[in-house]
Amino acid sequence: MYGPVAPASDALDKATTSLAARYGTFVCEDLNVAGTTTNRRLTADGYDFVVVASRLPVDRVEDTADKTGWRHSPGGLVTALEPIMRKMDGAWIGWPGDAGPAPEPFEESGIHLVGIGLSAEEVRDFYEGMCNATLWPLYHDVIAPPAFRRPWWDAYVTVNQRFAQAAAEQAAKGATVWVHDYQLQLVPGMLRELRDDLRIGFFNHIPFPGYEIFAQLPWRRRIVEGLLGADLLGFQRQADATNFLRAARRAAGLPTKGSVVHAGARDVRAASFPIAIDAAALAEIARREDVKERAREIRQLLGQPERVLLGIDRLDYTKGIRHRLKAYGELRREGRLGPETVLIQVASPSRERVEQYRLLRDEVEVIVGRINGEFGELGNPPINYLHQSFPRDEMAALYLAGDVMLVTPLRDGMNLVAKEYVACRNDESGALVLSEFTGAADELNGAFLVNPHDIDGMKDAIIRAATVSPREARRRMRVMRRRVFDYDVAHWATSFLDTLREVPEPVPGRA
Ligand code: GDG
Repeated sequence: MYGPVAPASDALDKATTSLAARYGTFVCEDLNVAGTTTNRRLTADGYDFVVVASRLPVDRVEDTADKTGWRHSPGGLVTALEPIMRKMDGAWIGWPGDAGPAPEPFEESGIHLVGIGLSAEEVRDFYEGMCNATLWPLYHDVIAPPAFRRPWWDAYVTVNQRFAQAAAEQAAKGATVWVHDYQLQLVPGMLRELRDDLRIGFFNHIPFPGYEIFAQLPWRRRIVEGLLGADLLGFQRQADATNFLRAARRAAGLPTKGSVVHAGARDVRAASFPIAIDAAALAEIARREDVKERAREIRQLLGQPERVLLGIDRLDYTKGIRHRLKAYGELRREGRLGPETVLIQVASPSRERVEQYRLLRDEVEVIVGRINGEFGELGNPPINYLHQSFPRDEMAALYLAGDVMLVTPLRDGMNLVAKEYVACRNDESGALVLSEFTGAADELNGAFLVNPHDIDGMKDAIIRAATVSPREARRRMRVMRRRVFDYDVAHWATSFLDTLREVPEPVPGRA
């Protein structure tokens, strides 16, 4: 078992209590956050609130005594939803993260978890293939070329059907089901076929591409029709919702009016709900004396540089890590930055069995090696590169240790790292360099916005951020903190679920 889970924040308490009030059937329990909740609120025929996501918020770890343990797994969706699920009664359906049969349903950190088993072939064809090598690059503006393989699509259909079946079995009559992300776009339609009494919401965590790109997908119509099984489709940005509405017109030939698609007898709404973080909980961690001490220690370990630039990403080609390293390398070469400015780059391991990710790792490590070889001094590399995952406290310490946060994706649905950095800067110091191709750029007005393809422009922005006056930095940080605290993850979930609730009661038999 993993260590204790941090208690949820006041903001979250408030939000979940108000959700419970609104949706009578959600009951805030006396939660034992570090262990198991025994006081289940399962109605006779199922759960009233069901989250369906490709991953469970835990990974399976075999321990020595031949027992299975579970460890929290990092990632955007988990980070966003886990605190809400801990506080609301509901079931979470997902894949545990490795090949094998489905585990028996179990409780972890107060969440009822229902595992979906995937065979080794399905991991290869559904997860590594259709999800990570077709849809991920396609939806991120074909930064890498997507591969279209028919057996992958077949596995996608089979696995989506399995998730839909499990959701149909877990949901109580008239329950709300919230389906997440690009791995499960067929689930809303399949679930509606199985259960026409449910209220179904879908949220897409990654961008929805422009139609010219989406149109490349051989199964575009099936995807649009699958999504339209939902009552409400949530996207990160308005631009994503607009792209979907266009796809509904073009790929499925359906009429739209404003944000609504007229799908036969049903109307489906597509709108933006920018995802957020549990800002108060993170700020609390960053306020802890041991975390602040660790941040000081990190700077000491770096040799007390004048300035620390920081990058934290999953090692993914969408994150613009190479572009960022190139900009930093050139700034060093030109002498615009010297040894007083060091870079920490955390690249947490991701999708390591997918070819493009292996190649990216090699490329990034060659660039880091070159820059360190060229500009390093004994014991003082210009780039501290860490291909590792860290516990949450260490992440907070890193955010505190960084004077300038570099978030430079070529395309990103939102980017939670940018918001996490802002939430941790309780003293209102620090600067954020942020790609305009992230969802976060729509919200974080105090950032130094960059086009990561424009290396010269990015270099200038890094210099501006690194040399900004403390007064100006504070002004910018204050604006961003207001946004991140006012629009937190509780607000995100509440506004999505409130909008979903406005949908008229499902009329069974009226598909
Ligand atoms: C997808 C979309 C959207 C990372 N390394 C560690 C770690 N993390 C945590 C970060 C952050 C999360 O993972 C990453 O979230 P991002 O938003 O940056 O990116 P994706 O993983 O690509 O997420 C994205 C998101 O979904 C939510 O909708 O914003 O656009 O692509 O929370 O802190 N956490 C820990 N150790 C690590 O080493 N503990």
